[in-house]
Amino acid sequence: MRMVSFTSVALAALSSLIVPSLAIGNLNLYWGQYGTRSLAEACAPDGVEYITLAFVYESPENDGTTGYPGIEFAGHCSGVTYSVNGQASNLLKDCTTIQEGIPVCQAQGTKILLSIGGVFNSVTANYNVSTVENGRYFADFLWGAFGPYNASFDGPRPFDISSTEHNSVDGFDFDIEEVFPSEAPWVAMIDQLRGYWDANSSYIITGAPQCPVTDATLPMRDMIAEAQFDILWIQFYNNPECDGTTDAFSFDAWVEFLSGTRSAHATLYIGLPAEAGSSGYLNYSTLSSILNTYATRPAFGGVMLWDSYLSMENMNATSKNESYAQVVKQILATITPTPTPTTTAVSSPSPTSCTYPYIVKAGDDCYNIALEYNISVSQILTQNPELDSFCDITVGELLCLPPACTETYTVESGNTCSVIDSMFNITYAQLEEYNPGEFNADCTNLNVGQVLCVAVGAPSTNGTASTTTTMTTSFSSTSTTSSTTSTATPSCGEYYTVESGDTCYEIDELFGITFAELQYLNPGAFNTDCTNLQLGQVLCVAAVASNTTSTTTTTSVSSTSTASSATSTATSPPCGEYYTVESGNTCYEIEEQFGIDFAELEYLNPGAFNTECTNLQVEQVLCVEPLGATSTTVSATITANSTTSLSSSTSSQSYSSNSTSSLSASSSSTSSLSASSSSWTTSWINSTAISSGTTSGTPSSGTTNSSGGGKPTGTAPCRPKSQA
Ligand SMILES: *[C@@H]1O[C@H](CO)[C@@H](O)[C@H](O)[C@H]1NC(C)=O
Ligand SMILES: *[C@@H]1O[C@H](CO)[C@@H](O)[C@H](O)[C@H]1NC(C)=O
Ligand SMILES: *[C@@H]1O[C@H](CO)[C@@H](O)[C@H](O)[C@H]1NC(C)=O
Ligand SMILES: *[C@@H]1O[C@H](CO)[C@@H](O)[C@H](O)[C@H]1NC(C)=O
Ligand SMILES: *[C@@H]1O[C@H](CO)[C@@H](O)[C@H](O)[C@H]1NC(C)=O
Ligand SMILES: *[C@@H]1O[C@H](CO)[C@@H](O)[C@H](O)[C@H]1NC(C)=O
Ligand SMILES: *[C@@H]1O[C@H](CO)[C@@H](O)[C@H](O)[C@H]1NC(C)=O
Ligand SMILES: *[C@@H]1O[C@H](CO)[C@@H](O)[C@H](O)[C@H]1NC(C)=O
Ligand SMILES: *[C@@H]1O[C@H](CO)[C@@H](O)[C@H](O)[C@H]1NC(C)=O
Ligand SMILES: *[C@@H]1O[C@H](CO)[C@@H](O)[C@H](O)[C@H]1NC(C)=O
Ligand SMILES: *[C@@H]1O[C@H](CO)[C@@H](O)[C@H](O)[C@H]1NC(C)=O
Ligand SMILES: CC(=O)N[C@H]1CO[C@H](CO)[C@@H](O)[C@@H]1O
Repeated sequence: MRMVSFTSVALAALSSLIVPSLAIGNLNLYWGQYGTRSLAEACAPDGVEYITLAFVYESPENDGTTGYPGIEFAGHCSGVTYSVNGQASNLLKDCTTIQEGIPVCQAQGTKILLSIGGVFNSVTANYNVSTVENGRYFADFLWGAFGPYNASFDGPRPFDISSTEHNSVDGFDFDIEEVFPSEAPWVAMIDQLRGYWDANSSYIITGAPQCPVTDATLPMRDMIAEAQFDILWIQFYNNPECDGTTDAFSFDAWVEFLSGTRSAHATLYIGLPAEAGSSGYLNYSTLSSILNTYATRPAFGGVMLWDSYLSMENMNATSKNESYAQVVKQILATITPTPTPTTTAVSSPSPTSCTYPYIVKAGDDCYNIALEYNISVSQILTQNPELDSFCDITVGELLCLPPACTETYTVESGNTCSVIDSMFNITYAQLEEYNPGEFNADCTNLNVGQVLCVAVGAPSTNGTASTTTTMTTSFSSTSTTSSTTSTATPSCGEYYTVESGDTCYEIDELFGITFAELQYLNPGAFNTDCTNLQLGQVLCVAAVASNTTSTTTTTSVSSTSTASSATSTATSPPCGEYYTVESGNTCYEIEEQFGIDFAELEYLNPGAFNTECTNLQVEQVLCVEPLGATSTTVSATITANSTTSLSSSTSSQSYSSNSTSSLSASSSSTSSLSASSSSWTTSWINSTAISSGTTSGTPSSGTTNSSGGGKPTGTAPCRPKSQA
């Protein structure tokens, strides 16, 4: 082992049994649901970077008329709560161990977080946040009551020591254990909280999702993709299918899922139960092996334990002197961090041809682009090797989208790969390419009901029709198409076969496109003066349809608006929407109308007008929106004559009527998904039932008994295993 200075420090620390905070991993301990040890005691000994107070278990909308959230810390606080207009709330006051503990902990470098959630009570829906407005209100309240003191906030401040001695938590944690009809209120709540601090502040948002990340119905999954989390302490427990005792430990799957989401840069903690025998508990050898494997992952941040009390109760039998948390620290201290690879991402040359280009627009992230185009983030990463593993993208950047699956087939009894290949006239290599990881090299493990992709094409969006367009292109019924040839522009939406006497100008007129666009759609097909058109030559005259499986003619008209052909690196970026200049138009007017600025208009129309924009031509067609900004935008103004040409163009794309059966095939994939999710839900529900037995034994444990003034019944904690 190389004796870098870090190692010697670590070894020295180990030998003296003093465990300093090490760069390789931090510790977060949940605190609040067990025992009576003070908060200050939980921060000691040194080396605990985070204590997360559990829980804010009730949202303001569920606390009667008070408008306060409910908080609950089992045996740690007296049951005295605030009242509003004579109405008792569930917001505890006089919790002295927290009031006194926060400054002690913070003084020694431990950050204090406040966790929202815990076990969800489906009867009372205790922390349901039903609207975006309620989410923002909840955030405002938490920030005012538990954030830094601000005289403008006139609500209660439960953690302040006195009216002059104020405490502030260092961030907010979300342990949301329910899937809601919409995650939007939570996303709004997190955005609102983040709005209170700037990017440089040390306040953080953390979350504690459970480990089955591949389950689309996992609570918090969408929330994490759509809102920005700084740290995720993933609960690798109560879910045996993905915990640390199985080969399917899902740490890397989380990294993959997060790529391209708003939480792409989140640090990941391995969340573990601290109590021996719990579901997901790791004995010393497994713990050591897991940490040695994963602590060097770039995304690794440390270990979270549920919880502080259970850790202190679980002393190492050998030394009788180390809590489970300390054992974790000891192991981490022996691991040499690998130097973070300075992203020298083997800068492969940017692809010379891009079949499905896409320009990143404001608000985009890879996750949402992937959702919109029915592709995956990892496909985007593969297609764009210059991107980092977080899939960080910037507005205006050109992405190459991978082809999307346009047709699926559900495997039936007796099917083999070769049968399927011939059914859809594809090669075995294609079938493999379209279905990475779906079957083995010999194709001996197909399952009846398995859904395979059997055709790919232009990625399409579900985009809803926008009414803002002023597209003036019209199609003529003479635009008959020829389907047979032209593989030159695979993303072409409509073809035209050159007839005797045709000129480029006539063709442009016929299809309402400019000469530049005709060139763009047909790279190399004719010379710059267009003097070498050939009778019978097939030209692309419209870009690909955005909704390729549609057989209705009106929607596929949007082919004109999603120009994405270009097999060459043409000067014009792919266009999402065109506008035909009308008499009197100025660039400024056009910019206003489409909400873009002059630089964007120039970018989208290289060379189309001068820098003062004094040479616009009536009927000149300008691109006013990059591809991807909207999709099916122009259907409203297309004349009925387009029907003929478009329906034929659809067939020229060889999207067979089999696509109908592909729809039903994909719906059967839905049912297989829900089947797998329900099996997971079952195990989750089982563990919920177990956990609610831990502290109070009743499903209604979420409700604090505030009237008695005694010990509140405990909210069933995070995801504990029952005590025998
Ligand atoms: C939460 O609130 C929403 C909106 O009111 C409602 O649709 C949903 O059913 C509620 N969830 C639960 C579990 O009560
Ligand atoms: C205090 O709160 C008010 C009202 O929300 C806000 O305008 C102000 O910026 C806050 N002050 C600080 C220092 O955060
Ligand atoms: C954040 O810190 C960087 C570097 O210290 C500084 O350049 C930037 O202005 C800061 N941003 C804010 C909003 O304070
Ligand atoms: C530790 O746990 C692993 C996995 O659960 C198990 O295979 C192993 O036998 C255990 N080792 C000891 C010493 O208990
Ligand atoms: C206690 O820690 C030692 C190493 O310090 C380890 O070898 C032993 O297996 C641990 N015992 C348990 C029960 O975790
Ligand atoms: C137990 O730990 C404390 C503090 O970490 C230390 O001072 C003490 O010497 C240890 N005792 C034994 C028996 O190792
Ligand atoms: C796109 O459509 C599919 C199927 O109708 C649907 O499952 C998916 O949620 C839609 N995506 C978006 C972003 O609307
Ligand atoms: C099958 O595909 C090949 C190559 O793509 C093509 O030449 C052939 O005409 C196709 N056959 C049928 C029946 O579609
Ligand atoms: C295509 O558009 C039609 C009509 O809007 C819609 O019903 C269909 O779900 C869309 N298909 C896809 C794959 O987006
Ligand atoms: C369709 O085209 C024909 C011939 O160009 C024209 O006479 C007719 O008015 C057009 N129909 C519509 C609805 O535009
Ligand atoms: C859930 O609990 C029920 C009864 O307690 C048991 O029959 C079932 O096997 C459990 N399911 C899982 C997945 O543990
Ligand atoms: C797999 C499948 O359904 N293939 C069908 C596709 O459509 C043609 C005719 O439209 C049928 O002959 C195939 O059997």
